[in-house]
Amino acid sequence: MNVARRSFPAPDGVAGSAAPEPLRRLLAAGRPIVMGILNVTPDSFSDGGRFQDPARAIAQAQRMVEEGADIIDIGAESTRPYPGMTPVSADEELARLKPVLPQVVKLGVPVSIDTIKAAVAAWALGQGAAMLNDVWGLQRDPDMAKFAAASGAPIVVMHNRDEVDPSIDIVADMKSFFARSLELAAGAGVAREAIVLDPGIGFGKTPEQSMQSIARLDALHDFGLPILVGASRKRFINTVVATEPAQRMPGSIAAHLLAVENGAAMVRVHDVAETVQALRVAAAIRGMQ
Ligand code: HH2
Repeated sequence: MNVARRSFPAPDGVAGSAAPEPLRRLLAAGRPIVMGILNVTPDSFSDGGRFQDPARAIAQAQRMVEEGADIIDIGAESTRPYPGMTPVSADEELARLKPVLPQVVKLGVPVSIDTIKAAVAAWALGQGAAMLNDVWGLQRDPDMAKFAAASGAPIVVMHNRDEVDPSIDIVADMKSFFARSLELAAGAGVAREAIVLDPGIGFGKTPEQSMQSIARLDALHDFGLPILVGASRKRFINTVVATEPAQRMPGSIAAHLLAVENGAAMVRVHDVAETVQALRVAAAIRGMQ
C-alpha cells in the first residue's frame, strides 16, 4: 500500500480541478476529506433517535464542525443496509429536515443531502445545501439525474443492490453499476466532474464483499473520479470483532485509513474527532518516508 500514490489531487485523469464547488475546493485541500454524518431519523442503525430533536441535531453538527468535519451529510430517511428499514414519504423527510438543515448550513461548512428523492434534494439545495448524496446512484428516482444536471451540484453516486449475492464478484458488479449511473448522468447532462463514486459499504453486500470493496478500491480508479468510502460503524466490523454499532469506532478508523491508502478522497464518519486525528497521524508518518 502506498498512500502518496493516489491521494488527491491525483496526478492524472482525475477530474478534481474541473469539479463544481464546493467539491473542487475540498479536493484541492490535498488531504482526505471528512464528511460528518448527521441522521435526523428515529431508526438509523447506529444513532437512530439520538438527533431527532432539532436542537440536539444542530448541536451535533456544530460539534462535528469543531472537530474538523469538512462536510456535514444530513439524512432524514434511514438507508440502513439491514433488514427492517422503514421507507418514509418525501413529506416526512422534509418535516424532519426543515428545523435542522437551514441551521446547519449557517455553520459555514458545505452540507450534503443524503436522499434518494429528487424533491427532497431540490428543497435542500434551495436551503443552501451544496452537494447531493444518492445511495441509489441515480438509478432509483428517475428525476434525480435531471435535477442534478439542472442544479450543477456535485453528487455522490453510491453502489447499491436490492439483493445480496455472495456468489458475485462485487467489484465487477460495482463497475457495471457505475457505468450505468454514468450513462444516466451523461444522458441527463450531469458534468462528469460533478460525480464522486462510493462503493456503498454494507449495501447489498455480504460483510466479505464490503471488505473486498475497500481492499480492491484500486479497481474504481479506472473511472478517474474521486471516491468516497463510508464504513462507519457498519456490520462487517461485527463479523471481524463482535461489537455493537456504538463500539465500532476503532474498526471504522482502521477501515477508513485503509480506504484512504487505497485512494479514497473522502470518508463518511460518525466519529469525526477520532477520524481526523487518525488521518493526520497517518499522513504525518507517511510524510516522513
Ligand atoms: N451509508 C449510509 C447512509 N448513507 N451514503 C453514502 N454515500 N455512503 C454510505 O456508505 C452511506 C450513505 C448508512 O449509514 P448511516 O447513515 O449511519 O445509517 P442510516 O442509513 O441507518 O441512517
